[in-house]
Amino acid sequence: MATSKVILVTGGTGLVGKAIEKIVQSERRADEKWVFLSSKDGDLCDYNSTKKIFEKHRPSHVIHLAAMVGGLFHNMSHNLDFLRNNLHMNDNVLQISFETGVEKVVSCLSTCIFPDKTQYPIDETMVHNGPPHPSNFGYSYAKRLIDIQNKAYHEQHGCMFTSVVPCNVFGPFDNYNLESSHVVPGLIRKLHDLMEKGGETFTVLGTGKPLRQFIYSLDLARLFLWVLREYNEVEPIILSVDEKSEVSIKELAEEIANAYDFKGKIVFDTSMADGQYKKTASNAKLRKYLPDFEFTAFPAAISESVQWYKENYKNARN
Ligand code: NAP
Ligand code: GFB
Repeated sequence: MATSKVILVTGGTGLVGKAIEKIVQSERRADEKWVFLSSKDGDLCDYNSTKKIFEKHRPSHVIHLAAMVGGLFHNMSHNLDFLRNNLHMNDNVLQISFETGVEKVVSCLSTCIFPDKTQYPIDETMVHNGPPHPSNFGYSYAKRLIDIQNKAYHEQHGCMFTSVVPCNVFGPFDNYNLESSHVVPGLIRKLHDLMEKGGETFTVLGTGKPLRQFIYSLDLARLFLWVLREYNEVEPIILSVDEKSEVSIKELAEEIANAYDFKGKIVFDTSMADGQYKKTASNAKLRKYLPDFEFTAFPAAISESVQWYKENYKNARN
């Protein structure tokens, strides 16, 4: 069958992009051509570079993952960069998708962008109900604007531009750089390096008390394919594990220690920030569409992620 869809994945070399690439290997349809971009293909903060990419690939569909992404500490020290870089990338990708007649764009928000003062569980209707947590206001406002832009393109031009709201994501091909990483890759990298040196004290930042929902990147990738093919609301949809799957940072650290068979001590550096205490999100809207979707069990997902790092740490994004 001739290719009738060209699906352009911006941010295709990142944690989520690599997971989608893996799932597409087995779930690609005959009429689909998939293109996975990295920043080497062009700087999406630049309108002309972005236009050149779209003119080259002429996508019918776009999964827009590219972003300046980072953990709590990187956000706290670079809120302006997170704001500007993501505003530029998002405006270029959405405007050029409109200019070139892309049929559908699926962009990415995050459960960390919701109002800091809110009731729980968070749901899709609450995105703009108040200021985000101060630690990542730059990233949060840039991401919230995607939702506003999607609605504006739909209202004025009828564009099918929508967005998903993942909870915290982890898995193979993550960013393990200790300055900018999220907690899961940060702790995997730290424990890996500690055990290489025969260390016995595993230091976790903060109190370990904050609560998080963690989704395995391969599960998120499967959900992305479903959203691309079947979800046709402009309103965002939360892609998160169930509320009952929420764990504390302490429980996460213990899970990573188990995966490494680490027998030493886990200590908490309470001089470091905790960030948001919780951002518990409801996946009821997703469950309405996919009541039987099964998430990978957290211990197995952590174990697979640790195994990947053990086998690939020399070439990982350290
Ligand atoms: P990531 O691993 O940091 O990957 C970011 C991707 O964006 C990379 O492919 C990177 O290219 C590309 N990129 C960055 N700046 C670019 C630029 N100026 N021009 C072109 N490409 C650029 O990010 P991720 O964790 O996969 O996140 C993917 C999406 O999910 C993001 O929109 C993020 O906001 C969202 N999200 C992530 C999480 C999470 O916990 N990770 C949670 C919720 C939502 P290079 O590889 O060439 O640098
Ligand atoms: O993944 P993370 O950095 O970001 O998790 P958030 C931060 C939590 O993990 C805090 C604790 O409670 C930290 O004190 N933590 C413990 C560590 N050890 C470490 C470590 O070695 N590295 C890191 N990074 N944290 C982010 C948002 O919030 O969520 C971003 O700031 C993004 O914008 C991301 O959306 C998904 O979950 O707190």
